[in-house]
Amino acid sequence: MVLPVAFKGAPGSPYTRKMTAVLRYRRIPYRYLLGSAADKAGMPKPKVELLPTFYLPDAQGVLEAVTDSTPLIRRFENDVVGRSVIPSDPVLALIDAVLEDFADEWVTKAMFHYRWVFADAIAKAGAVLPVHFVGITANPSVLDTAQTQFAQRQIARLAVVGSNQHTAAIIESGYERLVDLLDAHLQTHAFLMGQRPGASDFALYGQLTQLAHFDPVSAALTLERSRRVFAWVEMLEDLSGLEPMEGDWAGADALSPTLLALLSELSQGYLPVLLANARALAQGEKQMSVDLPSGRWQQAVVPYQAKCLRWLREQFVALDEKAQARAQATFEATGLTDLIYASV
Ligand SMILES: N[C@@H](CCC(=O)N[C@@H](CS)C(=O)NCC(=O)O)C(=O)O
Repeated sequence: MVLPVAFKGAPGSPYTRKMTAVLRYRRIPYRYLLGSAADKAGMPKPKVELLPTFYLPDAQGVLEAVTDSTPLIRRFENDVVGRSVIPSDPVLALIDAVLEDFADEWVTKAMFHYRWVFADAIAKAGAVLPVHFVGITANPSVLDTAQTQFAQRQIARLAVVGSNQHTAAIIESGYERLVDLLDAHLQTHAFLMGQRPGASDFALYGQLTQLAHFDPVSAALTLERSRRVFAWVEMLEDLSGLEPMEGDWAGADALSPTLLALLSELSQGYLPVLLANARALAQGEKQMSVDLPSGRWQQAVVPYQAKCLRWLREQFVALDEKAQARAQATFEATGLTDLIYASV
């Protein structure tokens, strides 16, 4: 690994915030290329432009553009030792990976919804976010044009994310439950993974930097429901001073009732939608729908999320028999056995 590690990102991107917080906590030196800095520096372009984009040496030592925070976190674990964000017990590591995927792929729907559906939110995001890309000294007319284009492009993507008239109430009630569940958990634990953070803590933090602190409708409701959640997000930003110990990880066989309650929440939306999406993709369909306890979910099929399901199943299969049985006990207790066994 070439240090400091270089990447392109933006403050309004939850996955960028996830990764900057991981790098700070792990004390990995970095170069955060804002706006057009990466392009000006002649950095390579990825196949699909996503934020963050990391610039890392390939097998020949030539810099290439690499995206996707989840495998990047694992790659950095191999390259830099210590202050790991992957629990040492593989059963807890699987639970951490499931919660990471929930934050990245499900909570992000709330993030997109609260940003691009409400007039006040659209006005704020449209006004501020383009400045990160166009540049702080850009002239007002350039920013005004960027504002219109940016908002139009993102609003058009609500359909891809799955925010629509059918799902709005499901997303909003789900976010409110998440804040309450997190508040309850944080009353006794500093992190999802116990007294030290795992990848899932940073994934959830990334989404909440926007939901709890930037987008006005969700930020107001988060603070109203939980000062603890609001403050947690501020504290996760920089954990460089935390001194984690092996014994700080949660015990996978004695998870707290508050973490089990949070895991049970995944069966209300995240898991049924993940499975219905994979099934629709396997049948060559473009749209998926599924009945959830809080209403009917329908949206465009997302091929990437079928890959996420496959990765989680592969991680389960890689466990030895005893570990599989231990993971299975948690999935049974929280209504998540379909994550591993349901046919798709
Ligand atoms: N799975 C990816 C997701 C990254 C992602 O979706 N990034 C968003 C911004 S937060 C993005 O770049 N979207 C495409 C776009 O804005 O054009 C990761 O974990 O890094």
